Amino acid sequence: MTSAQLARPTRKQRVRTLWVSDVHLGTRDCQAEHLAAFLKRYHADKVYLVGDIIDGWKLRSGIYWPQAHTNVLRRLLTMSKRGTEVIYVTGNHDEFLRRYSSLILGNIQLVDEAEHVTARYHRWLAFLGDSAYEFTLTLNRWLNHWRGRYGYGYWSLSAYLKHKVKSAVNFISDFEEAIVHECAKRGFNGVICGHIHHAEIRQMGEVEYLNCGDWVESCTALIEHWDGRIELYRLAEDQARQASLAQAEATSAEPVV
Ligand SMILES: [Mn+2]
Repeated sequence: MTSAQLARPTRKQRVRTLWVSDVHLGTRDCQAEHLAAFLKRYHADKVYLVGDIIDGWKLRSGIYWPQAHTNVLRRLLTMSKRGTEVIYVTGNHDEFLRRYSSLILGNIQLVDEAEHVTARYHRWLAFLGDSAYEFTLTLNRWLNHWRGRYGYGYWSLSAYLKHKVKSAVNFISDFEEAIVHECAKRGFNGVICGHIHHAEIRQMGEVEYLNCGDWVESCTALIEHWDGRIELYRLAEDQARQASLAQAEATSAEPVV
């Protein structure tokens, strides 16, 4: 394959699973164009939406809904029509969707949490970070502390970092430990979540911890390939790779003197 073909893929890449979370459609920070472009590149058997897809809290206080946000929903509906199983793990910011779910979500499934079996026959739990604090006092304390203090409806890592770096680090480790503890207790090999806007793949004891990150700042997602390998996609790395391929292509196209 030539570098030109690599730089401009015309066919969709077939993958087993995609996971995205924390898109926050309905807010100005949402990177909807990038997400729509990302989704368009793949043909996936399953897509999991792991919480905070539409920001219902923000919508109540004034509508911000450009075409690009509609395009993301359209893309998901199109994928679902063409055979992709789209599973929407709902969360506290998406709660209002449950009331309208049959109306606007077509054949997208709404679930509290989802069990996913990878191609390697590992059982993964895809669920929302914000349901984890219901059974974890430590995390609950941090969330309530933070929410009460800054009056936000959802967790924003960057906003918090500006205020108190050390507490943010504690929050994240408490969050991860709470989730991993729950999964080990229930016999899962791994967990896939979102919520803290911090993408990661990390082994924590018996359990592999995967976080989808977000499409507000970092533009990250998780991709399961056909062999069961799970990749952490980062838009910035992808763009850098595309740029260097384009450069290599330009260089090789220069006339030899
Ligand atoms: Mn979020």
